[in-house]
Amino acid sequence: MFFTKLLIISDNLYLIEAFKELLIEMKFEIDYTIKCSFNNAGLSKELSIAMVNVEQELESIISTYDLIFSLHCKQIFPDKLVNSIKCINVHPGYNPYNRGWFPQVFSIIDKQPIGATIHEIDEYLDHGNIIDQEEIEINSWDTSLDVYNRVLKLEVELLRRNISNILTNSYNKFPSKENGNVNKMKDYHELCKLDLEENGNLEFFIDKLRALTHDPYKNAYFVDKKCGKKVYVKINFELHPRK
Ligand code: 0FX
Repeated sequence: MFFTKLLIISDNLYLIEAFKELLIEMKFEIDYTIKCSFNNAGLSKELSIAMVNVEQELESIISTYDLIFSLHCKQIFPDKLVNSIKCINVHPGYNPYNRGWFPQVFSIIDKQPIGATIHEIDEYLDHGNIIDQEEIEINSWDTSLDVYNRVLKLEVELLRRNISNILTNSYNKFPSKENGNVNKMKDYHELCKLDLEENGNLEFFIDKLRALTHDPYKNAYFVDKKCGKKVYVKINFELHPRK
């Protein structure tokens, strides 16, 4: 059975534009609607798309659509939704490693694999059957932003590779071999708080600072011992052109 009514929920401008281009380029004639999250008024206005609250609009979503794509949608899909219609997530990480928030930040630090994954959504965060995934390398001089930009491009590449099989409901899938680990927003905020008394080697601290360097965000900080003000820290690398 082919899918016929597609809802794309996304809070990411780049992925929305790329997805629209892909549908045009590949000449798919599917009935689709793009929405962003109910608290993303800026994106809604910029792209003239409606906002959606998946909890509150659950029943009408289930009766209207047969396929949902989450392209970095910042809402958790209720169990009833993922068990009623096919929900697919495009995730900026290499499942099951560092599932949840900002995977590349944690992978720069813990050296677990990073990449992109397209998977079915189940009741657990970034966990369902994997449709496709690919890993990318992290260089010793990459910041969070460098890695993130490559992951975004890879997500579009994976979409291009799989969109046809997904829309025609003829894709293969496989479960993760392990459960991996999940990072919450709380873990990220903990990471941003630098402890000036922390011991470790220089590689560890360089990794921590580059994992938290992601313009235009202000992430890592310490509190000045004299004036008590927060001081934001980021790191800059310059690669020598020759060896
Ligand atoms: O949309 P997204 O790229 O992804 C996040 C989660 O990481 C992902 O697992 C989830 N599926 C999706 C719904 O939400 O997040 P973002 O656009 O808020 O942030 C993109 C990157 O920007 C992030 O990986 C790190 C960086 N960032 C973001 C914020 C908000 C920072 O460095 N500091 C910040 O305060």
